[in-house]
Amino acid sequence: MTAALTLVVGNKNYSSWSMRPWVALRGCGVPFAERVVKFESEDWKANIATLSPSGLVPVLWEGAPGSGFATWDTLAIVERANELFPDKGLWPADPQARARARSVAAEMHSGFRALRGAMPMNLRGRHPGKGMNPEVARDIARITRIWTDARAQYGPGGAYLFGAFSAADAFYAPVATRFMTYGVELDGEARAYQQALLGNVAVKEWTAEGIREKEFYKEDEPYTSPAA
Ligand SMILES: N[C@@H](CCC(=O)N[C@@H](CS)C(=O)NCC(=O)O)C(=O)O
Repeated sequence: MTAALTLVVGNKNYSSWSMRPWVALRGCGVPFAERVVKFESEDWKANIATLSPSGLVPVLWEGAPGSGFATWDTLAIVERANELFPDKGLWPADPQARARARSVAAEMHSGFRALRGAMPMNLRGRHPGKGMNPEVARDIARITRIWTDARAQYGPGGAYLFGAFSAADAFYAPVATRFMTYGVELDGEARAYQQALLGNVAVKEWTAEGIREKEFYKEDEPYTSPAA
């Protein structure tokens, strides 16, 4: 029997890495508890070394957080959850669709640095027009191509990249919210997919909780002054 799972995450407003496995697990119905550790907090300083072997979030614990079995780094967390709950559909059932879903999730995991740097995730922020430059525009073009290609080839059975919701969608959820924060306008199939992702119950739940947070971190807010 699988030990109870706890996902250790950072601030929901800012932590795109935390959002991905949280949305993947919640969106696919994998049962887990969460342990939020806010960046720069006393909680973080006192407990992150125990809660995270890498010193980063997210981390998935099987059994007690800090003394059970840890898996860290988003892709590894999703793969571990998929092994523990193979019937939850974290990845598509069809082998080629599954390989493609892993490819696009891995591309997100290792790439799009220009977009991530210039448009940090900030669910409650609204900075239309900020952060755009030629490198970011190239990242956005590649992302919309990934979305439209997957939707055309694998998506017709549903609203998501591979039809039914999967971990691949969770990897792109913080991108869908960034496009809202920074006013990146999409059209056609890419826009329809972005709206489907923003309307996903797990994405909405995380976003609503993130918006309620009050912490302000200057490095995540390049376009806001604390007094604004
Ligand atoms: N490659 C890692 C990245 C994790 C990561 O960078 N987490 C950030 C938060 S979004 C973090 O924990 N930062 C805290 C710090 O740098 O002290 C993953 O996929 O989980």
